[in-house]
Order: sequence, then structure tokens, then C-alpha cells
Amino acid sequence: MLPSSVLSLVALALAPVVRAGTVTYNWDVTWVWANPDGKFARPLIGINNQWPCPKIEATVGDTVVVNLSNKLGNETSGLHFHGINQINTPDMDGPSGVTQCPVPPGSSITYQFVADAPGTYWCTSTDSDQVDYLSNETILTCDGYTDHSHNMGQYPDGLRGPMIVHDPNDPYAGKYDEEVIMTVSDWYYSQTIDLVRKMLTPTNTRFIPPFPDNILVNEGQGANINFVKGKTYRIRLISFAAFGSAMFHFDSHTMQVIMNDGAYIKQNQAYQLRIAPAQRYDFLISAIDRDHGNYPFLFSLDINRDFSNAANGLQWPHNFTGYLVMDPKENLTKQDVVSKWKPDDDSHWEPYNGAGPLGPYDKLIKLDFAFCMDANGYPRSCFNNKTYIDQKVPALYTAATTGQSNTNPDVYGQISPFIVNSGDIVQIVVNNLDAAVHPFHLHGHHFQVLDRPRSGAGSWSGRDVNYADAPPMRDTVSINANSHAVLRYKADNAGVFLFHCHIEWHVEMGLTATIIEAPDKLRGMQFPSDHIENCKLMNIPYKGNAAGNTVNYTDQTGFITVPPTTYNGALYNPPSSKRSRIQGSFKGPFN
Ligand SMILES: *[C@@H]1O[C@H](CO)[C@@H](O)[C@H](O)[C@H]1NC(C)=O
Ligand SMILES: *[C@@H]1O[C@H](CO)[C@@H](O)[C@H](O)[C@H]1NC(C)=O
Ligand SMILES: *[C@@H]1O[C@H](CO)[C@@H](O)[C@H](O)[C@H]1NC(C)=O
Ligand SMILES: *[C@@H]1O[C@H](CO)[C@@H](O)[C@H](O)[C@H]1NC(C)=O
Ligand SMILES: *[C@@H]1O[C@H](CO)[C@@H](O)[C@H](O)[C@H]1NC(C)=O
Ligand SMILES: *[C@@H]1O[C@H](CO)[C@@H](O)[C@H](O)[C@H]1NC(C)=O
Ligand SMILES: *[C@@H]1O[C@H](CO)[C@@H](O)[C@H](O)[C@H]1NC(C)=O
Ligand SMILES: [Cu+2]
Repeated sequence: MLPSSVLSLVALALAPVVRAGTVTYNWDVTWVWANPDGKFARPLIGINNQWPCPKIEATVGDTVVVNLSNKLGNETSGLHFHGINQINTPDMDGPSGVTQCPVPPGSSITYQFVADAPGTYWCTSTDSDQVDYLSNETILTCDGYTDHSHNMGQYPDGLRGPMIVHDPNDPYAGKYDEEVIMTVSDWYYSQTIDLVRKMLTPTNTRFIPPFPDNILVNEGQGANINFVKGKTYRIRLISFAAFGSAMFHFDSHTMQVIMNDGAYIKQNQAYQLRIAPAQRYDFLISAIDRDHGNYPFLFSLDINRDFSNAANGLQWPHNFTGYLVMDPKENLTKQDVVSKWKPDDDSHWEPYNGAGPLGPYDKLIKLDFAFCMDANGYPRSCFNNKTYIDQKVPALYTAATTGQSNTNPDVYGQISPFIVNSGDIVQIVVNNLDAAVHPFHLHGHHFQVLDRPRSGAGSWSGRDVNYADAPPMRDTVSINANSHAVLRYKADNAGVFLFHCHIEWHVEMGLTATIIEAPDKLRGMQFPSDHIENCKLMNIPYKGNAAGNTVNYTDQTGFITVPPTTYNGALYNPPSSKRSRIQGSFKGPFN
């Protein structure tokens, strides 16, 4: 405890910092030549001619402004701020075709939102005290989303970066000395568009996704952490992966997990963890120092279908060994060998200020997920036998411009639309009919994970089972093979939010549902002129139903009902009148 005089001085000194401000980033999206693993150089999408991309840092309450200028020349772009719930700013969420039009080369878009605590909006339905059982401080990823005809991620091509929202009221303040950001990702030598084109062919009858060429930690191959005896480190770990999860551990150091997906939890000890694409973990590790050694830590890319631990090595195709460096004079040769990965359960941790299960639910969204073939025999993935097909008008713009009809799912086209009313307790049940684990992510909310049973548990029975007194909260949950999950949240954030598998390749196959939340509050919503300007530049209608019909909203003429057989991803195909806008800035290697 500090003496009170010191405390007040500290408070005075901090006062201007704590007051909410604005942090502004002016970012040009550019092609960059880089060789992240030291083995293969390729063009990557970076920011301001740099890769890795810079981080965003803000303090709770700050307004974040990102002015994104697309200087790619040949691809459209856009950004999604993963984990930011975009309360009151649903038009800043980023996915093209959902909350905006793609940004063509030569154009820009400004995102502006408050870095509010993702959790402060969550309270139990009976609690009027607004108990914060989530954090004010969170780690988010900033995914690149783009493309007008597919909701195509550019993050596997490099457009991703950490986003840290600092918390002046961190309940774990004082329990650690230093912070370290770590990222982990699978890595592909080929570009996303080429990979997806190879995947989406009728001969791919087994729905095989592209397999990664390597693993990256901190976007490279040299993530050592300087460890000082007696100090405790807060590691903020983010997965940027497109496909593979990663098992990890820190040799003999146990992790004290304090946060998952930007939600504080009661401190929990873990020895091994598995991080799925898009998940985040904050944990403390302390420098134990028995022999002044340098301790190896291991990240093992997990492309098992179902924790199979197969011995043939194929399931753990890429490993990364880094070091906790206590003695820089000592060499870094020790290896960290794990004979069997047994990660801690990632969906059982009690929130820091845990609240009881929400409920009973008002709205049930039941999603049977299976792979499926479309009418042309192309491999897709389906919710309830329907694959997601991008329509012409972004769904949020349809919700804003179709009046009373915006509560009719038929105006949105085949985007697996679900209407939920303001204030509803929403229960999402996913029945995973596939024999592999898939990580599912919701935009706009953290959800309670009421049930997430073991592999092989089969589909949901339709009944409540015994839920935890304070169910875990996340925004990305791994759903086991041939099993299911029961998720709940309160619809207190008007907007159009995606629920999707966070394996990028499955998104490309159509594994996305669209939640139209509180449509009555979206009617007549106005959008910033720079957002609309991008629609005009792209010749995309921004009013009316999915096909842009502004006279008869239930007239489905022009709806896209079969996915296109040619895949162009974010490739920019300018209308001929707009061709002069292309301003490619990329020069090949060494020029
Ligand atoms: C964003 O950046 C572009 C290109 O640099 C510029 O033309 C535009 O005025 C900027 N917008 C804002 C809101 O600063
Ligand atoms: C989050 O921040 C708000 C406002 O600064 C504060 O009242 C609240 O106690 C904080 N919550 C946590 C969990 O730190
Ligand atoms: C480096 O490590 C190896 C294996 O642990 C050990 O045999 C060797 O003596 C070390 N070299 C130095 C210079 O410390
Ligand atoms: C990666 O590490 C795991 C665990 O130690 C091991 O089972 C696997 O064989 C390794 N993979 C490769 C390619 O070395
Ligand atoms: C999906 O199709 C299968 C057979 O093709 C059928 O058995 C199943 O009931 C359908 N599911 C839904 C949710 O329509
Ligand atoms: C609107 O279109 C639907 C579907 O084509 C049609 O059934 C309906 O009669 C149309 N309504 C009007 C007022 O034209
Ligand atoms: C766009 O240009 C970059 C840099 O030359 C290239 O690597 C990439 O493949 C191009 N994208 C498309 C879709 O052609
Ligand atoms: Cu996301």
C-alpha cells in the first residue's frame, strides 16, 4: 500500500492520461516484400510499407480512428477489429458485404469507434448494478476483411496486427512487472486467392483445406523473451491463424491465465494450452531460475482433426521453439519435447466477476453445420443445409433501408439471416456434424459458453442441462467433433453481426450466419459518406433488399442463389470507367 499522499500525487499525475482521448492511425494498405520464416519470400499485405503491421494501442474510453487508404493497386480492402463489439457503431465492424462495401484501390475509409470494455455491456438479466464481469482491457486482432463478392479475409496474406486496450482499473495490476505481446499463426507461401481457387474445385470432394507451410511466432522465427529472475511477465497471446490451432507451453513454467478473448477470468493455472484461430489468452509467468538456464518454450501447430495425437508427425507438422532468456551468455540449444499434448479445457474458466447463466432464452438459433455440395458440385460448408452466398447490398444497408420489411429474413438473401429482437436472450446452438474441431466466433458480443461437451457427444438434446453457476465467457469457442455447443448472450447491441467458423478456408466455403440484431433500431440508420462513396466506386447498390430492389422488398429478382463457380476473392475488377483510379505502389523485390 502506498501512503495516501503519494496516492493522490499519482492520481493527479495520471489524471490527463486516464481521461478519454482519441488515438488516430493513418494507414496505407500496401504490398510489402517479406520473408517471415527466413525460408521463403513473398508479397505480403502490410501497412505503410511495413510488415509486420503496427499495433493499435488505446485506453478504455478512447475513441479510435483508423483512416485506411487502399494502396494495393489490384485488390480491394477493409478492416475488422476483432473483439471490439462496436456498441452504437455497427457500421464500423468491417466485413465487406455485411457492414460496408469493399474499399477499392485509390480510395479510403475511416473507422471510428470507442474502445469500450467489451464486457461492460454484459450483465445478468436480473442485475441492475451493471456488474462488469468482463474486462476493460483486452487483446484484439485486427483482421483484414475485404472483397465485394466474398467475405474474403486478407489476414492470411499478412494484413493483421495486435490491438491493445489498456485498463486503468486492471484487477491484476501489480501482479506483473512487464507485458509481452506474442502472436502465433500458421503460414502459407501461396496467396489466399490462389489457395482458395485450388480448394473450391469440384474434384475436392473431401473438402480439404490448404495446409500451412510453416508456423510463425511474432510474425517470424525469433521470439525470445528476456526473463529476469524474480519478475513476472504478462504474456498477451493472439492467434492470427487461418487454419491451425497451436498447442503451447513454457517448459517447466506454469501459466496463470487471467483473461480469455478479452474477458478477465479468475486466475487459473495451466501447464499446456491450445489456442484456436482468433482466440486470445493473457497469462502470467514468473521467472524461476534454478540453474540460470535459458528455457525453451514450444508452439506446435495442431492440424489434428480431433486431438488425435497421431504419431506420424503429420498432425504436428510445424513447431516453433523460442527461449525465455535468463542468461544471454548461455546458448540456446535446449529443446522442449512434449510426448503428449494434454491442453487445459479452454471453456471452463470462471469469469472474474462471474454471473449466472442468462436465461431462459427468447430466441433460439440452431445451426447444424456440415460440409455440403452446391448445385454445381463445388465444395461448400453449410448451416442447416444452406451455404452463405454474398449478395449485392451489404446486409446492414438492407436493414437500414427496407423499412418494416427489415424483420423479414427473406429480404437479405442467402446469408443465413436470423432476426433477433432488442433485449432478447439469444441462444445459439451449433451442432457440429463434422468429425473435426471448429472454432466459432461471434461479432458484436461475448457469449456465455453454457455447454461445450466432448467429441462424439452428438447433437443438442433440446433441453437445458446443468450449467455452471458462472459460465465461461468468450468470443471464440472451439466446438468438438461430432458434438455441439450451447451459447447465450443478450441482444443489447443493435447491428448486423456475423457468426462464423474462424477457419478462413471454411468461411470461404460459406460457413457463416448473419444475425440481424434489433432491426427496429436499424431502420433509417445513416452511414458516413466515405463508406457510401466506396459503394459508388464499386458500382454496388447500397439501398433496398439483397439485390438492391427498392420498390418491392420481397421481390427476389437478382438474388444470388448459387455461389459463383469462379472465385476472385479481393481481386479488383474495376468498371472500365474507374480504371484510372488504380494506383499500384508495389515494386518487386529489390527495386
Ligand atoms: C484519409 O486518408 C486519405 C488518404 O491519405 C485522405 O485523402 C483522407 O482525407 C483521410 N481522411 C480523413 C478523415 O482523415
Ligand atoms: C472498467 O472501467 C470502468 C470505467 O473506467 C470502471 O468503472 C470499472 O470498474 C472497470 N471494470 C473493471 C473490471 O476493471
Ligand atoms: C551449449 O549447449 C550444449 C548443449 O546443451 C553444451 O554441450 C555446450 O557446452 C554449450 N556451449 C556453451 C558455449 O555454453
Ligand atoms: C513437433 O512437436 C511435437 C511435440 O513435441 C512432436 O510430437 C512432433 O513430432 C513435432 N513435429 C515435427 C515436425 O518435428
Ligand atoms: C439437411 O439435409 C438432410 C439430407 O440432405 C436432411 O436429412 C436434413 O434434415 C436437412 N437438415 C435441415 C436442417 O434442413
Ligand atoms: C412483390 O414481389 C413478390 C415476389 O415476387 C410478389 O409476390 C408480390 O406480389 C410483389 N408485391 C407487389 C406489391 O408488387
Ligand atoms: C496484386 O499484386 C501483388 C503484388 O504484385 C501480387 O503479389 C498479387 O498476386 C496481386 N493480386 C492479384 C489478385 O492479382
Ligand atoms: Cu472475427
